[in-house]
Amino acid sequence: MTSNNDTLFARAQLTTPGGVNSPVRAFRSVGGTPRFITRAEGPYFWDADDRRYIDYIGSWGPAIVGHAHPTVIKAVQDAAARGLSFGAPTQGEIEIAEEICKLVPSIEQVRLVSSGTEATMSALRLARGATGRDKIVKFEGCYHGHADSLLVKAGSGLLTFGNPTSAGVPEDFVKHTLVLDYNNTQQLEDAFKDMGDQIACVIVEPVAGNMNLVRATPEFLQTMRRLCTQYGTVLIFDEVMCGFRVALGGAQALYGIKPDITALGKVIGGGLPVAAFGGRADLMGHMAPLGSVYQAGTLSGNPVAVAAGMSTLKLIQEPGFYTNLTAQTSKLVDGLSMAAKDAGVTFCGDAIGGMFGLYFAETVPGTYAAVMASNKDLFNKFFHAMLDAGVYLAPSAFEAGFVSAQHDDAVIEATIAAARGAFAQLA
Ligand code: HOZ
Repeated sequence: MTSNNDTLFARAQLTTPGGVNSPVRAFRSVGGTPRFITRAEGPYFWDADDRRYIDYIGSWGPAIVGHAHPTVIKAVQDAAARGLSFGAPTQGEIEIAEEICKLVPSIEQVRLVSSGTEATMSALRLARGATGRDKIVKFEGCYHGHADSLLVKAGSGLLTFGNPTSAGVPEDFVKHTLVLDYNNTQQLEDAFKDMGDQIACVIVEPVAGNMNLVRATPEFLQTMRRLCTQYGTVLIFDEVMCGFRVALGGAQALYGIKPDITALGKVIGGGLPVAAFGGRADLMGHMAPLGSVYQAGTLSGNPVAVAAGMSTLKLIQEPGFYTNLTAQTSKLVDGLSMAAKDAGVTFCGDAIGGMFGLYFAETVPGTYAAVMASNKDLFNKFFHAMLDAGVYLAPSAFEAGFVSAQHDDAVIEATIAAARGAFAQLA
């Protein structure tokens, strides 16, 4: 019998490139037909064939309180009933800004935008405008959205200027982007020694969530902080993925490091399009209308989206929220690791707060190269075996996973049981 997912995928491809509005969703990495989602609730979503899956994407982070949480839905419905968009300021924007500044103390002032790409792109422009410098540093394997100067292929070795990863990005646009190795402290020191006074900013995912899950070492981030201070370079933490995911105060709270600017997204919108960049007030003072760095958006601070974000930010502050989320994520990763071991499959995992990484490798990777060396074919087989068993993991070996507060013991145990069957098929 033809699946409704197949029918929808064929139809989608007639009017949308690749049938999807964001490439990873197309299942190109793992093969097969993407599931078209019709509804979601708690830790589950259902596809067009009405098949239920335990969801470990959680909309790539935002669904931290579980899908369709009644409090969030009510806040959205109430806001929508008052009007969808005004293009004029609202009290809700002040409240969510105050909440973000309270929860992330390095953020003294914040500007709301609609996507993580906008947040990082604007943060870069701010850093360049404030310092009067052009060069930026990013790290191999860190994804910061699809702004031109950040779509740069990793250079091999020290001080290699990048080539554009995407067609349509002129060489000239990325000639100021220096790509260094993640977690390579010496290389960072050398780059600053060579050209520190020309570098406008360093942008980093302090917990990388776009090359599977990779933790920065404390030494790497501490050195970065020290060098940026020494050379007057703006340190930007891209916490679009890890913010409010690895801890209430984000990765910067875990590491005890204050960036100058932070990019946020995902959780602060609770499933609707809200992102933000913010940091030191003196830097944010360069933004228009106060300063000369321009950035704007009709849907920035949209009242319905802000209502979803604000209600989510309140829910994650309930007592025990992160203790429970961290415990459930660890339980998942430990259970999967045990199941793999019992099946004789080379596998390991890592968990931080409500984020996790699964690696078909001997040890948890600390670099992009190590991630790339993991066994992608085994991941792909595992992914499909899990999907067949009703568990939806990210459809790529190079993405992080997400647990919600609704992934209770029964859900985690059902996942581990499914994994036992999946690993047995790999052995
Ligand atoms: N950028 C996301 C993966 N790191 C995918 C976003 C989506 O497909 O929604």
